Amino acid sequence: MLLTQEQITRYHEDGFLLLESALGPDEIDRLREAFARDCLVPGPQRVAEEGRDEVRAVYASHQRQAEYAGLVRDPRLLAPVQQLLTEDVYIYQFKINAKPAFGGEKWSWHQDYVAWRIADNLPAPLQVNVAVFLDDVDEFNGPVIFLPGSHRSGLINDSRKATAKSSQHLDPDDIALSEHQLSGLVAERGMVSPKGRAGSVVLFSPEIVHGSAPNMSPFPRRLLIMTYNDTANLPSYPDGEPRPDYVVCRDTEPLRVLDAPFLEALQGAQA
Ligand code: HL5
Ligand code: SIN
Ligand code: MN
Repeated sequence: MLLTQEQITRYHEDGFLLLESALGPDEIDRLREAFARDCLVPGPQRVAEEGRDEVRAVYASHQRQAEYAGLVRDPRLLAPVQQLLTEDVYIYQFKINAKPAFGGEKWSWHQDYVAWRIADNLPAPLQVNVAVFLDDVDEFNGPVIFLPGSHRSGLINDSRKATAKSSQHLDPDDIALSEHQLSGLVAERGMVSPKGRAGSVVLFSPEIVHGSAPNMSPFPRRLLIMTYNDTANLPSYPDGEPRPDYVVCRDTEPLRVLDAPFLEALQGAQA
């Protein structure tokens, strides 16, 4: 459940770390069912693909679905995050990027911390993203592509476009790197797209450059991303209203690790 010293070093070196098949098939079935239920909940937390009905992203499912409320405390995910950050962390943002078959659109090249600094005045990049594959991810269904080590390049494009792509969240399009910036970085760092079975997990830095291509395959690519933040590193809004609570979670109580995997803990709680 804990990362080895070698894995910790690799995370700091590359800015990401793949944990293959960290969750089992039964767990993934339950998470998919919970996602299907959550997609039926109307509201601004549900973002559609441009000009279509299909879901692009859903935010804050852990506030509505028991499986996800458990998952954020699962020892296999929370304990490694505590190793990488600090003991006291909470969920800053929770989203599922659905990337539907035959037309899930791209996510432009960006660094997450740029978004969170601009939109939420987040003091420092003291976050870890935990991405859980809800589908098998291969080269066809729009895997996330990382530029290894680019989290050590500083903030590359630190400004936001004048017009927002979406009013519901900050789409990476608004803070996308230029072609020139990306070409230079790729020449230096290269590109890697971790692939694996559903249930695999990628831990990644809030400063690493990443993006993903459209999905023209017949297979969906549902990707859950939980962003943990240090409880001593809270957002603030000196110049206006906070962003909505589905996009920036308000519960900043430190999370405590469950003593069993989330499904077992859920069954225990129901028994
Ligand atoms: N959609 C996020 C937000 O905070 C920002 C992006 O991948 C994270 C850039 O609105
Ligand atoms: C994606 O879902 O492909 C993009 C993920 C991200 O920007 O964090
Ligand atoms: Mn991102």
